[in-house]
Amino acid sequence: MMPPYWSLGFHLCRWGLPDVQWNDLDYADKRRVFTFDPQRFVDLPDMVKEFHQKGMKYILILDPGISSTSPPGTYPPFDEGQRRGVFIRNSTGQTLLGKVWPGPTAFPDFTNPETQSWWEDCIREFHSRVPLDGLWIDMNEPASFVQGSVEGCPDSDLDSPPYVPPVIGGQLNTGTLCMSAQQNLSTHYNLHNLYGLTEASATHSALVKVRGSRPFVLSRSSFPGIGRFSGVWTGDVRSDWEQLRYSIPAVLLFGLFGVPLVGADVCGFGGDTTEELCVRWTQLGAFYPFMRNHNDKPNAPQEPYVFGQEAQTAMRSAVMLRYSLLPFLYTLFYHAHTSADTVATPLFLQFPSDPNCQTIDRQFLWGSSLLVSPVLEQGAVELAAYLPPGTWYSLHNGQPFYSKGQYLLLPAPLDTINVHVREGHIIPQQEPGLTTSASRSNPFLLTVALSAGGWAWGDLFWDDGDSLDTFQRGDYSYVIFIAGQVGDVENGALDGLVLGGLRVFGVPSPPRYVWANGKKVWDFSYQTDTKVSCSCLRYLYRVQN
Ligand code: MIG
Repeated sequence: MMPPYWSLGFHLCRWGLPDVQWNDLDYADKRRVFTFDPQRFVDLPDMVKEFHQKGMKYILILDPGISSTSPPGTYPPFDEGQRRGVFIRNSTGQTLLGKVWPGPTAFPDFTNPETQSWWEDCIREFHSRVPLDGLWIDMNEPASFVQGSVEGCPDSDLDSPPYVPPVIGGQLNTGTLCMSAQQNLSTHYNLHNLYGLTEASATHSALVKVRGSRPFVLSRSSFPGIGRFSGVWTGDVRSDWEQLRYSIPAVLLFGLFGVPLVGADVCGFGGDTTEELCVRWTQLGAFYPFMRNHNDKPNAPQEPYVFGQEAQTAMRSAVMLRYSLLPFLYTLFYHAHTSADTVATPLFLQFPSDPNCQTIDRQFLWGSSLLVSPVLEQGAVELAAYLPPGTWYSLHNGQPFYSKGQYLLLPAPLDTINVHVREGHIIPQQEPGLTTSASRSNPFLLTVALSAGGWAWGDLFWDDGDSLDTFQRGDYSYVIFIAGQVGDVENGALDGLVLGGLRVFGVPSPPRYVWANGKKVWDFSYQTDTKVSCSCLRYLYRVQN
């Protein structure tokens, strides 16, 4: 799917929060989905409207389990669901009850078309009160706190098959539903692993119909194909350095599985984080395709603002760097959407014949051209980063490294994440604003990393970031940049795109003139040491169609 532009911003969440941009279960009345707590969240609709006025978005959690114990007539999602026959049934045909946060719960069978339309009705009704922007679908393995059901499971081949792989708890139905349970399409045994996928699909379509703009869904359970409907986060990671490191292969794998919109909980979910870990995680997280800081209920707070000035400055600059790169990131999503490319990319995929790249899981690329080398060790202020053969320029200052395919020791004080641009590439950037919507209207900046032969190439996909099917309807602009000249423009509608500056890395000697749209630009600079030429953010001139 093409994600909404706003979903590429920085997301802030935690369990146990009375009020912030995301809400975990805390919003719900007695933890029942499609309700909100009449005491603590009485003004939830106004809060969301206020977020919207500030150009911010609001997402909340939606668990699949539907509470079955409210007095009849007081909780329509269950009453209506029963009437419409939407829930998974046990082997004798009654609604199967498991147990989740609200207590006993029934589980929607998303393989039933009637369930899909009931789910849409529930979302529409809730959205009419709380105009949420996206849904976070958790517990959708599906997870249950009792084995199989509140009544256990029948002694069947499906619940106790002759061969059981080494799953947690030793039984297929541990922590989930009876395998003999019945769904519209087949037994739960056959459909178990598809539960999250089918819920993501139903939630995606419901949001399309209810909101009429691009949906955002984030799912914990996944299955091949889910990238068409939803992003995925890597679940409950601990706040420690080992899990920080493991998050890179996890994110890269999801890219290979066709789920480009993926990230781990920044600063870690389980256990207390530390200031240093949280800074390093925010720097890495700024390069997760999906960036959300999320924390478990009992833990010390880890929102950026709770830390000291130095940590805050480092985090702010990582997030600003991400926001400055959003046009580039969005363009990578366009390629993922139309050609199944990866966004976060393992090095071996770009350098398949370089044996050194095959095992690298501490660095990765954005697309084919931006190399990200985060600090992943406590106390480290430098790191050995592998640079594949060729010239790489520091994104921060254009300093070139000519690599034969070697490890370089790079300084990495607490305020720094090393990012390098690959020669021959042009990165579209934008002055960062406080929100993605503010950023989107700022002037663009092109960073041009020349190859040894003096050329570079880049592109930009641009649309309103929120409408449905803009690519399919041709309602977008696609711009190709070629070093030294503005190249082809496909489609029109470039109104409002302003190029505010240009930096060129690897210019061998000082330029004598800079021309823009047939006029000489006098305000340019050249640095002899780094060979960077810059005409930055002073002249605002329109990109010409
Ligand atoms: O059993 O909703 O992975 O992100 O904060 C815990 C509470 C249920 C698990 C999710 C986590 C979320 C939490 N949920």
